[in-house]
Amino acid sequence: MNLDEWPQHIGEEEFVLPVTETLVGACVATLSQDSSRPLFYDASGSITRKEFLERTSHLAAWLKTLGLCKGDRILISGSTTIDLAVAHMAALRFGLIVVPVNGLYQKNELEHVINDASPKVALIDHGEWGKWINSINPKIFVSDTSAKFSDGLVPELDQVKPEDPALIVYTSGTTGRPKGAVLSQRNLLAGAHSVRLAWKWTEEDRLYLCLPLFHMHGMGVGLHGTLLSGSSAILEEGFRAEEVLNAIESKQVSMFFGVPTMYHRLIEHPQIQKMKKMRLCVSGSAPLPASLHRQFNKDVGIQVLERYGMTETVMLVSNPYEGERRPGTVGFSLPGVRLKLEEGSGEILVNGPNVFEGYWNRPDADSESFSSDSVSRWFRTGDLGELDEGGYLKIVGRKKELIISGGYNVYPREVDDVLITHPDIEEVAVAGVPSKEWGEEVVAWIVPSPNQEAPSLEEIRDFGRQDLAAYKLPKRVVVTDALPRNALGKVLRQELREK
Ligand code: MLC
Ligand code: AMP
Repeated sequence: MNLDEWPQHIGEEEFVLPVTETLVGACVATLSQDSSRPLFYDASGSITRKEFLERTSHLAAWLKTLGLCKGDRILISGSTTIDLAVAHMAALRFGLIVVPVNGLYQKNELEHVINDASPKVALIDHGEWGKWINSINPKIFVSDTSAKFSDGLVPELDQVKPEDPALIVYTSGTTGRPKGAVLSQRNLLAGAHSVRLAWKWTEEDRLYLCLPLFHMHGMGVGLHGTLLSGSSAILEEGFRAEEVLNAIESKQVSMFFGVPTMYHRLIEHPQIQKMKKMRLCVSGSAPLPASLHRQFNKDVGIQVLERYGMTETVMLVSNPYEGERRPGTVGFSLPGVRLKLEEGSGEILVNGPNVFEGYWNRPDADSESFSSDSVSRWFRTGDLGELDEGGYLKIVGRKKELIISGGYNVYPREVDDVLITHPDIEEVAVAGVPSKEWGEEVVAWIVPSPNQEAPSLEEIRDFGRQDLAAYKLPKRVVVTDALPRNALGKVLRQELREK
């Protein structure tokens, strides 16, 4: 199929952003109506639209007492709870730039983010982090995410402009340490608005949201989409198949968003038939195996809707809400999003109001990541695509060195750099190998130091655990005499996988 004939977006409606053109403006406009409607439920109780708006303004007033000003960075990390949703939205309404951080990070990973983004305040719910942050930068004011009130004046809220930075999300450490992708208020609004239209998300919906709120899937789609559409969500601290299935009836859930590992675990559950009642089940962040998609269709009678997104672009492409959701494909471009496949390489390039502004403090990375034609600037996704005969986009590979395990990204270099410091390891390289449960799993190939026994898997995991989040640790180790390298000495990871 010729790309010029490709359906450039799904959904009937013209893509027009809500007038404020900011995420906070559009969400507050929705939440200010029908104020007694419930918005979120979590283990601590529930909160209405009105209470949510009140709590975010009280928290913003408290943040102001700490001396924060518009444009300052605030690091936020906690479980998927109402407190976290309030903290996130309070900061955005105040005009702060939220730096969401994965709660599984170890000190060394956190240190990089702190040194790069220089937040003034950290709202965190992880025991050891307070001590770590204090030793990294004692000037950062640290507190937990729980309710905070101030008698002081509420600062001016919702005064941000569409182009104001709203988030810095750390990603892609292929060349060195992770870079901070800066997303504006308009980017976040466009991302949430496009899926709201495409998936016919209305205020009658109730989402079961157990994804972490520090990545695009849980935050940019689940949380922002709920706030924008004025629907409601059950917030859960972590995924348990049993609880998802029980909540469908008891909590009248209509939508579930998950990564393929969650669908893999759900289909094995004896009560999976309960999922039949859902209006919409969406999978993303990693490829959903076509066989699993078909199994859901055959055994449960639901067509999981697979979509494709990225930190830098929020959501890009989605299978249609109406019409065939084709296994093994990600579908058509979302409203407002323009895509093209680079001639020759097949790399997916994207342009649209959802595409981020650039990397924090990294003009060098910006110039590598964008390609301009006479009219537009295109972001290079690093993913390789093909259109099938029906015009559905298939992701057929990645240009970037990246392992996606259970929806979390692992950059092989980052793991290599830690494991190579083990005294009994002479050479090491990790790569992702196919795994039924995780999609890909991290495997380490090691060459032991001369005259040393190769360390065991457990020894290697214990060693790596101090510096790497647990999901980055190898699940398997292969001992070898030499690593395959090209003429320049670069490890050929593809050959490792085939070894
Ligand atoms: C946990 N472990 C993982 C892992 N998650 N290992 C590899 N990959 C993962 N993703 C580790 C644990 O630390 C533990 O190790 C062991 O595996 C078993 O843990 P578990 O209890 O079975 O895992 P669980 O807590 O149930 O977590 C699995 C999961 C979680 C799938 C629920 O990984 C998850 O929430 N993934 C979603 C990530 C996500 O939101 N991605 C979106 C990115 S945004 P040990 O050593 O401690 O025993 C994006 C854009 C887009 O990509 O398009 O959406
Ligand atoms: P992140 O940088 O964490 O946002 O991860 C984004 C990457 O996840 C994309 O560049 C893709 O490689 C991958 N991804 C997201 N959704 C899908 C999907 N449905 N199928 C395949 N890969 C996906």
